[in-house]
Amino acid sequence: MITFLSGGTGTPKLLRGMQKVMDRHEISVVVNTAEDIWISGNHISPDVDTVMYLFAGVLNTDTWWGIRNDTFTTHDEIINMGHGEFIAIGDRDRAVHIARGNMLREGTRLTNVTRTLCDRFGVRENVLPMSDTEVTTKVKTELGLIHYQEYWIRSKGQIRIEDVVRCSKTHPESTEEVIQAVEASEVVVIGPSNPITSITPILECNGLKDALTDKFVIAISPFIGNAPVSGPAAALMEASGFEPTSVGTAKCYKDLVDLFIQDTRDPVEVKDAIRLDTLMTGEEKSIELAKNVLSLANRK
Ligand code: GDP
Ligand code: FO1
Repeated sequence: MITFLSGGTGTPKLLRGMQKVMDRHEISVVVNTAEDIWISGNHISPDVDTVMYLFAGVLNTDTWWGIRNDTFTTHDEIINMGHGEFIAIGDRDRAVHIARGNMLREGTRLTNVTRTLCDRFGVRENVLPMSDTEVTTKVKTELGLIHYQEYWIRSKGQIRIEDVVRCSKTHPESTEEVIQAVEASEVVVIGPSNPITSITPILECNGLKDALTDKFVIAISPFIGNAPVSGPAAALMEASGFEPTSVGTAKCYKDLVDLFIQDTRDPVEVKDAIRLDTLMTGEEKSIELAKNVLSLANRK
């Protein structure tokens, strides 16, 4: 069994390859939930949905969010009603958010809600929200303290971030299911996800770091040079006091990682890192990286 720590783009690209080269029942994924948000009364868990849709074979892999060939009739009508949604929600995707919202309102834990949804989609991998505790990544900007999704989607990432703040009523706890998955794994892989908004929220959950101490942990950098492959990771790293490079990523995970992987093209040198082609421009490249990571995992 291998457990992966995942956000909603970089690690799912690796998982796309892993599902082709591993027994799918041997894959557990702990997914960031600090970007979750209630929209129009329903609950979006963007990273969980991306991982779930990927394994269900319905993910839109052009955007890495939402369902392939979804329609946006309800979203467009809501805008016509003069009540905009700043996130474009597909009709089938919205059905998942409605079902999730209803189950959460009934008091079902997000972990069990996710299991029910995954069962409905025929997902065989073990998809685990990082926590059942509600926690939100917010960023401090000239508009005040705003939800990360508002920064990235409504403001198109065009405003300066002064600080990154994790907001929750109680400190998030790792679930029993997450700890069991890590304990049952020979290797844990921190995929090439955003270190600040996707991986750190998972690592911050009580119990997770302790569970990782005697595991072989592999991390893959989402940076090549001083820019991420995509998305706003550089601005978030800088606002959190880390260099926006593989060196900064390695520092962010300090003491946790046994083997650090950076791209062959990366001009920045991380001591003792292994170099691989990490640029997953299509399914074949994802499979190739997955095979290489797996052979390093098997050699540990
Ligand atoms: P988010 O939840 O949508 O922000 O997605 P993640 O946190 O899972 O992934 C975002 C990160 O994935 C970005 O920082 C990108 O640099 C990284 N990324 C995307 N595609 C690739 C790729 O092909 N290779 C590598 N190494 N990183 C990638
Ligand atoms: N990202 C966008 O840039 N624009 C959107 O309209 C958008 C809609 C959306 C709907 C459902 C969903 O699960 C994700 C969606 N995303 C959209 C992705 C967005 O939430 C972020 O890229 C991720 O949260 C970053 O991790």
